[in-house]
Amino acid sequence: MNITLICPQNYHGASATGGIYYPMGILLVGSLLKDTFPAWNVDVIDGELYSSLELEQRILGSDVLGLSANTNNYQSCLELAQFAKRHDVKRVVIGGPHASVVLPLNPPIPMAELILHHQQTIDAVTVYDGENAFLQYLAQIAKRQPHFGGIPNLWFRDTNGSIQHGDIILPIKPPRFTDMNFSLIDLTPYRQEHKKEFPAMSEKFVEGFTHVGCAWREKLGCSFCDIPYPFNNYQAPGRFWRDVRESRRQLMVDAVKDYGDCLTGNPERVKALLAARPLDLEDLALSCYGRSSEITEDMADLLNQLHVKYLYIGFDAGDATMLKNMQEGYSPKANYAALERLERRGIYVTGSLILGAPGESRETIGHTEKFAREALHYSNLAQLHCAILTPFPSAPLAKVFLERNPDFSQQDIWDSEITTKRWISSFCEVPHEYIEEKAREINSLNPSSRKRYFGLQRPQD
Ligand code: B12
Ligand code: SF4
Repeated sequence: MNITLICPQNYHGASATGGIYYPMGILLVGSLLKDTFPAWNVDVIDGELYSSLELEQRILGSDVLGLSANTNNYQSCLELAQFAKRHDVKRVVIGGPHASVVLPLNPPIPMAELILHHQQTIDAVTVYDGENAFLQYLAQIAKRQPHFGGIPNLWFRDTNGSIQHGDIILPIKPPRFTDMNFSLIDLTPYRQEHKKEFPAMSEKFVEGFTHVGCAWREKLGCSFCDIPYPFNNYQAPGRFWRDVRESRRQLMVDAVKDYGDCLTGNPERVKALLAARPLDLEDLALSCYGRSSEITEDMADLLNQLHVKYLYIGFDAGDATMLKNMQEGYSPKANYAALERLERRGIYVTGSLILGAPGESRETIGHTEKFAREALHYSNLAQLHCAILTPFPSAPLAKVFLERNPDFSQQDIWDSEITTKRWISSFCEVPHEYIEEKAREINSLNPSSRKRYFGLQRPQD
């Protein structure tokens, strides 16, 4: 069987970090297929690195196309699905964060159902951790009379066209690097790009998870946050380090990019991670996510001892009201304090800001711009991206978005240009054009040469 797996680029605007990180979701899915059925041809493709034409060439001759969808690249997935179906690809399956969304309505509406309802080119949808569902699906289609009933996390159409699904299992287990088959991806270009953008950290990195979920999200959660993990669950530290040792053996790894959201939310677990670090891995460098208000002096010490070289912080705003309206749980002071504490310890910061929360005005944007300009004075600020708030479909703010825009409760396509504009016109005191202009201005301050991209035009057009 020939299986092609693609995580396409955003429909509008490229991600600022494309080409630095390999797509772990489809790598994990592809790894399970290859490890289970070594004779199958599995092509794992980072769609951000190729033009649409090149992707179409790679799809030709596939039996099955698997697509990884987030809300921003979903229409790119649909275009590839249409191409595949016009060129004899037998099955197209979609998975990833957008496919896993559940709209917060009463009753809740699963995006998977909307996808199958609207898109005849999509044969099945996997939700949350999709590798086992996909494997079982493929095992069935290899049979003369496939039977998809009972496959957990799989949505499909049965023979009479009705939409069915197996049990839904929420994601609680942090993905492990030992589950990745790295022969499926060439890490060289990623390492080269990483070296340019993160010079203080070894480019011999692997992406991993010390934990999933976020302690703050369990309490309240930032209003725009759409991470797919409902629970804050940590990898057993001993297992984490053993896995790191194995990646070092295989790939000569010197660094781990921890994708768990906000490591800093649980100081006891950070201490446990440090305490369990074996002597032979004491030199290993890390990057991870942190939340400003959680970076106390003690936490900054722990991060330093763990050799965290870059910390990703969502500063989000320099205005107290905006931070409150985004449910951040801290004031701008915490952002300055975090920068200062990390600067003293030589830890670099990748920061991000968001314009467009409820009540955004010229004055509040002015405060955020002031913060951005002041943040530049800290010698440890390595990157500073500014985004425009996108209402993601299962973020806490989706509820109010859907109240104002009930037509979206039946839509699988949440086009970010449309949703963002509707959001701003309903909830902000300044027009979209002004917010976009200011976001560009703040982005131009970014010490990194990689700027965030805005607008309708697609990067390859
Ligand atoms: C690392 C990361 C990135 C990296 C790498 C992205 C990549 N292509 O892999 C970078 C920095 C490049 C990035 C960019 C973006 N990201 Co990002 N990213 C993450 C992060 C932190 C971890 C993702 C990850 O690797 N998870 C581990 C893997 C194993 O899980 P997974 O990808 O979900 O895959 C599993 C399942 O989803 C499923 N699955 C996934 N794909 C497929 C495909 C098939 C065929 C099947 C069967 C199953 C399947 O099975 C997989 C294995 O279990 C998450 C937050 C989080 N904690 O999840 C945000 C997150 C996924 N990103 C998000 C967003 C919005 C983006 C951007 C659109 C940002 C932007 N404005 O440009 C871009 C999109 C770029 C692109 N084309 O993919 C959102 C998605 C929300 C949503 N509703 O869509 C998240 C959830 C963060 C958030 N805002 O809350 N991102
Ligand atoms: S944005 Fe970050 S800090 Fe906020 S709830 Fe999501 S993961 Fe937690």
